[in-house]
Amino acid sequence: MSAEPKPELARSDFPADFAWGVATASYQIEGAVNEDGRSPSIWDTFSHTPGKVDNDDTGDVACDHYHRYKEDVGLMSQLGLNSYRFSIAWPRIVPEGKGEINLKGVDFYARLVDELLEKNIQPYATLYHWDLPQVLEDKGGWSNRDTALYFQEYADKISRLLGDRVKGWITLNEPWVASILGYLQGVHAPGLHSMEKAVRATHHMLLAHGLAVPALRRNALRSDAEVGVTLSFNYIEPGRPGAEQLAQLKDAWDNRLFLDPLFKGAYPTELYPILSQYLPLEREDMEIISTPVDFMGVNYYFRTLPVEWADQATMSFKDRPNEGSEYTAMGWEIYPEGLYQLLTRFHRDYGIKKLYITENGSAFQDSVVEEDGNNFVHDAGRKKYLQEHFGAALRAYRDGVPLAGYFVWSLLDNFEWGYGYDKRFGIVYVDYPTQKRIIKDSAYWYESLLKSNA
Ligand code: GCO
Repeated sequence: MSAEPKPELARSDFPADFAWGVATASYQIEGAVNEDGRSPSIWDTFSHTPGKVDNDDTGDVACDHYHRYKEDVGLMSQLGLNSYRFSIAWPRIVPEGKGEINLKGVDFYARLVDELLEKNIQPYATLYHWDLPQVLEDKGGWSNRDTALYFQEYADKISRLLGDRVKGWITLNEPWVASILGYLQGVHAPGLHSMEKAVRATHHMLLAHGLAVPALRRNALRSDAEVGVTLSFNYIEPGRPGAEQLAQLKDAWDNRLFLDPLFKGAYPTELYPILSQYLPLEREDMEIISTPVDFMGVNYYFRTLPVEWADQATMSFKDRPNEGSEYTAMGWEIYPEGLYQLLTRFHRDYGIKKLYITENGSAFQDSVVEEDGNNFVHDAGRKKYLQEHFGAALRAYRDGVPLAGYFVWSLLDNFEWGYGYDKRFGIVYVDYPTQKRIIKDSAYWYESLLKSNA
């Protein structure tokens, strides 16, 4: 007898107040990099440095979202989304990094937020998605403790102006990527190769988060407003017998370097040999860093199977592929079980009271086909990826995980950092030369889930 088909997911499987969203980020979609007073970010500098980004792509135009935001909010409304996670560009709000605010920059986000609310879409704003004002990097960037204080000032100023309308405030997006890829591995802005600067950047980003939380709480005027942070995670299992300790060390470095200070008030002891050499710890820092928050955002994409060191000096691991697994265009293993395992771990081992999946999605080689005079993108791989990962999220929720929402990465194909525009993560296709948007089959599937009431 053939196995019973798995029941289709239904919206009613999840809490009635569940946040059904998509996620984007300022430098990846906005463009308009020289408009309305925005100053250069470290990603403008990095992407304009030859050889740093594939095809020497930059975020100069991206998805032209700065001018097309109404159309894009219209797409979210058409799909039936009730939440949208975007990021605010610090260089638009405080072009000098500190001091005077740029009201033209604030105005863009005020118009975006108003457009969202008009369509009953709740705004979730990330304050830092890697586009640090270059003027601050010129003074040492995140390796300079002052940057944490400037972040606190920026967070206070923008939340005073949007605090009456923004539902969720996310201080940092994936600080691990920003500090380790940016200051140690050099493959992200500012493109440095220094363990000392990476450790200092790690600590100062954590401090920036802790300093910003009280200001956001003060200024978030909505009765349902909440404050949190988004971290990146990969699900790690030993890639071979005997690699258990190596896997535990990779987990400490990849997954706990930020998680433990934020939710346990201490760095992982396994990392002390490195951290103790460079940590710019001052009294009360850990208390500030572990200021309680309302939620943690989980960004999950893949599993890794470490087998040996790639380079111990930079804490780089060599992972093996898994026979029989499917992979995305990023070379990431499709492993929905990893999402279930991580969500249940955070609930069980860290007692985090509310979790959002603030990013989950996949890149595939998409192509546009014309049928009966209309354009389509039959992205079956991405649709399957989402079905499986929503299924894993539902399992976790049913097992008691306080899951409050799911933001698919991403609404639009966009600037994928070092990969430029070659990697498409959107559920909506962007034809960059014309900026035409084409809804993909994966978006239509998401719409069917949102409009299901089984
Ligand atoms: C991240 C970033 C996104 C990426 C996405 C795909 O998680 O790395 O938040 O900006 O584009 O994750 O890599």
